[in-house]
Amino acid sequence: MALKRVLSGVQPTGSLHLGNWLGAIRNWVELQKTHETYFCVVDLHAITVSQDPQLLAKNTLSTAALYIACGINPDISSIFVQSHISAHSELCWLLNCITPLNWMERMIQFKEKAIKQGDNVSIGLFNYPVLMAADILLYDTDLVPVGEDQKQHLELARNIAQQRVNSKYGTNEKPLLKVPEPLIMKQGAKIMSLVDGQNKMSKSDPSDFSRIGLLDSPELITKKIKKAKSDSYSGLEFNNPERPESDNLLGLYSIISGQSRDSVAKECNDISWGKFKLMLADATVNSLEPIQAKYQEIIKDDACLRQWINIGKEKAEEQAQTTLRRLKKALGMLPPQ
Ligand code: AQP
Repeated sequence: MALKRVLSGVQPTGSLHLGNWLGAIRNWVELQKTHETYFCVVDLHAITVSQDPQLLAKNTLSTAALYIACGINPDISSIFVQSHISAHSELCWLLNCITPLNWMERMIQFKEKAIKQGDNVSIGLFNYPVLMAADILLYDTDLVPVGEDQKQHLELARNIAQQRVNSKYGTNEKPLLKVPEPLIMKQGAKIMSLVDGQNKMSKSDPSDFSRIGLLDSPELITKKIKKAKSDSYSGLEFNNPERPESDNLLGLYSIISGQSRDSVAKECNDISWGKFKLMLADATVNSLEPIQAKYQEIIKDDACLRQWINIGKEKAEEQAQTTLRRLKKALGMLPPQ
């Protein structure tokens, strides 16, 4: 039986952090064992907000290297760069023309992100969910791992496929686009900022001390954790609404040390913040050490890394072009001779 196909990606908007690893990439490593997996570095999404061109290319390569360092196997999964496959932009345009404006106006993430951009909001940022729909639909994706923040975007992709494409241009027997399902991960971890336990850890947070980068040195990791926001209670606990930082850091400790939440809650119930932070820093440094060592090996061998990205691209492009041709034909575009 054919394996179910999964697609996901990370934006190269900065250095990947613990949230990207624990909330996304770590789950992908498991998924590749049981699914056909496509993992892209979504640089077209990254430019929906302003990027430094020098840094964007560097971050794109480094993100692909980190996928592999975290355990994505390029011999099993297709790893590729979104902009290397022009079908993403092309399908996005076709979908733009059939997506009602009022569906887009409901997108919550645009409203949240637009506030941060002030007067500089691009049409691309508004359009981000249509590009995401194109990414997913191009590959006849069965399952998309989604966190809470992306659920609405996946629903949009489903509605575009079902209501705007299949029901208008396809038939029940022969749908033009596969309607993807969300994949809710059992171990979905949302990691919050180190300086504010109510905001998620994010690459674009202006404060570097809000996140732990996967490539931060042991000294920097320890420094950031020591400086992380704490509170005036003693002992650490989960689920106290007045203590979001305690909940976040204890949760992080549980995931990183591989111990159950019950066990860490007992272990840390009456220790000081100072002692806890040192334990968390040690556990974090140890868990990142093998990833950092592997990353250094991969990034040194530029030719090999680029070859993996090219191989991923070739496989992905074949599928993408097939879907694109199918849709263009259905929309009535004259094929070239
Ligand atoms: N803090 C987080 N906790 C858990 N998962 C997270 N992800 C991101 N931050 C956390 C997951 O990482 C994947 C890729 O995310 P993305 O780069 O495409 O966009 P994002 O979610 O907007 O991530 P950032 O780091 O916050 O980027 P910027 O600052 O550029 O917007 C997704 O699966 C996401 O859930």
